[in-house]
Amino acid sequence: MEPLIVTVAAVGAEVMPHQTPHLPVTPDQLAATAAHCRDAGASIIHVHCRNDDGSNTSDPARFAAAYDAIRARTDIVVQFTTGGAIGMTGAERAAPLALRPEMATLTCGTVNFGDDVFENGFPLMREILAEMAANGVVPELEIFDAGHLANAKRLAAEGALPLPQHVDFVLGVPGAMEASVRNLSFLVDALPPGCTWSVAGVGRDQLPLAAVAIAMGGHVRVGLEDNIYYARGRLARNDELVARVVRIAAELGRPVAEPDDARRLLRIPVKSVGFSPTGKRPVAL
Ligand code: KMH
Ligand code: ZN
Repeated sequence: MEPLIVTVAAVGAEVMPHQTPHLPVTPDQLAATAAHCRDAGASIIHVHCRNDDGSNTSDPARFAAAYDAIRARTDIVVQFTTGGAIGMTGAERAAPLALRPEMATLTCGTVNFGDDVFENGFPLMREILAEMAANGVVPELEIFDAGHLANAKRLAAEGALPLPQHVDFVLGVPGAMEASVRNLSFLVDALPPGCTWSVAGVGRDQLPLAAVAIAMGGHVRVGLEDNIYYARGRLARNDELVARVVRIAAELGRPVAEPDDARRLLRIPVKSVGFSPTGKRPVAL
């Protein structure tokens, strides 16, 4: 089986610092989390940015500071969010793409998100994809519901989205597709040919779906964005969630990907990265 890519979704937009002391808020905290998670076996960090007070921001300056701080400490693949937070405009969500991260997410459709609506209409998806293409950013397709896969196929048919891509199934968001093995299996069967996939189960479903994905040959996303508990009543650190997945993978005989393995598997140009000990983010290929 391919080596297992473990993504750490370290912060997200919904969890607030009063809920857990382990949420990385500042660029330095994000970089420390990235380094600890890399040591534990993560090969990708999914990045949202916060202001010092914990509120969400899409300010490219904050993303640049986070990117530089992470790159100064580790060679992990850096994946920016373009989902941002509910209430951000499309332009705000797309703005950090100008920094040319190696990878960024694209949510493939509108979906209920708790009591909110996470809006991702076709014009916005096309706009984000065009911005990604202009900046050489590799997309990861976020699939919250079955219709999102159909949307991705429509975008591909009209030429806006080259396939295959890496697809992340986010299962268990209230208002979207439930986290179950049956749903995961259905989605995997519906993937366009050649796509790689990972699963991010929300809340208590994070661990069982991770274990299933390891056995199925898929990849795994864990982290505080989707789940703040290690066990009932016990808050988690990001690196502990990564380490547990790596232990399960070892028991199942699945090797774990280094960041450059992940780049190779996900079609990210390795030469674009180059760990820089000076901490300077490589913006030119
Ligand atoms: N915060 C959610 C509304 C992504 O990062 O690509 C959207 C989200 C998706 O987190
Ligand atoms: Zn996210």
